[in-house]
Amino acid sequence: MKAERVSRIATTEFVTRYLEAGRPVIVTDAMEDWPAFGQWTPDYFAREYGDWKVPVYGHYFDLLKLMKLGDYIRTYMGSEPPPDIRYVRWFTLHQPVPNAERFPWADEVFKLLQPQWSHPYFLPTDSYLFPFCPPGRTLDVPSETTVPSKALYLSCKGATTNLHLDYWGADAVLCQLHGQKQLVLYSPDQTPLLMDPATDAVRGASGGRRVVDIRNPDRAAFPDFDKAQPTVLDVLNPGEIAYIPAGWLHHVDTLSDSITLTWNFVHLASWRNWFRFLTNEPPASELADIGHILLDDPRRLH
Ligand SMILES: O=C(O)CCC(=O)C(=O)O
Ligand SMILES: [Fe+2]
Repeated sequence: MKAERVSRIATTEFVTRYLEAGRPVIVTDAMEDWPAFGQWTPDYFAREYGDWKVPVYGHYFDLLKLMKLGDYIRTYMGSEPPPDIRYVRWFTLHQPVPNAERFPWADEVFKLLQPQWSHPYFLPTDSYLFPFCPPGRTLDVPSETTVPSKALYLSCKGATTNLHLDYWGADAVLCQLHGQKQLVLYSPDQTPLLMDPATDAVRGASGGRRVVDIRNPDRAAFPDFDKAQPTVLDVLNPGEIAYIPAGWLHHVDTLSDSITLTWNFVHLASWRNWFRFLTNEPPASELADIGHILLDDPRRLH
């Protein structure tokens, strides 16, 4: 149940062994030259960005309120958190929404933080389907402004991201800058035990009804839950980057006050996986997002 861990992995090897195979892995040495690693602490964010308003969520992608980042850090981090545990998920803009101007997106802060980290060395720099980056062009994650989004996650001890699949059939990297998180990953063959089969394209936005809550399972709705076996149950440590392939249901518990940077993408090497997602009746809203991003978004790379 431990994750595979690798270091000094060549991009070609990462592509064939993990991206193409849709297999999760943790890369342990990809942040060594990032100034961010070591510098990004709750104190640092409270000091530098404490007055910025951020979206605050519960255990799911359920926006609850906006707060000043400094207030979140002072209220929820450091000591025993209050009982109403909350989670800061600060995304870059990923779709045109009516309130986009007022919603505190993370694009500005990512611009300011850009010099402090770099493209994870094991990730390819071209041949992405989403955001589209053809062979020969260069995609650099820190300076990338095209969607799918990047995000900064600040979460206090006890904060959780309940079981879900990522949007848009996208793979994810979770870069753990500070604190520890426990990852629970289920391979796609376990999905029928964990998700309502009638709604197997439904993602996190389902509010948890159609995906089992593994910490408080509703066995009437998910009678086969106890048969499900996670492939990975492991701790993600500071300095480590987890690769989570599309289609792997995942649940994340914050073990100590944490800062995580995430990015979603679809690479050409996983085209089969994405084709499966696109042809498997994904929610119309996700298809519309993908259409916008690939066809209409002026920020696209092509
Ligand atoms: O780090 C976490 O809490 C979960 C991140 C995640 O799975 C996501 O952003 O989709
Ligand atoms: Fe996720």
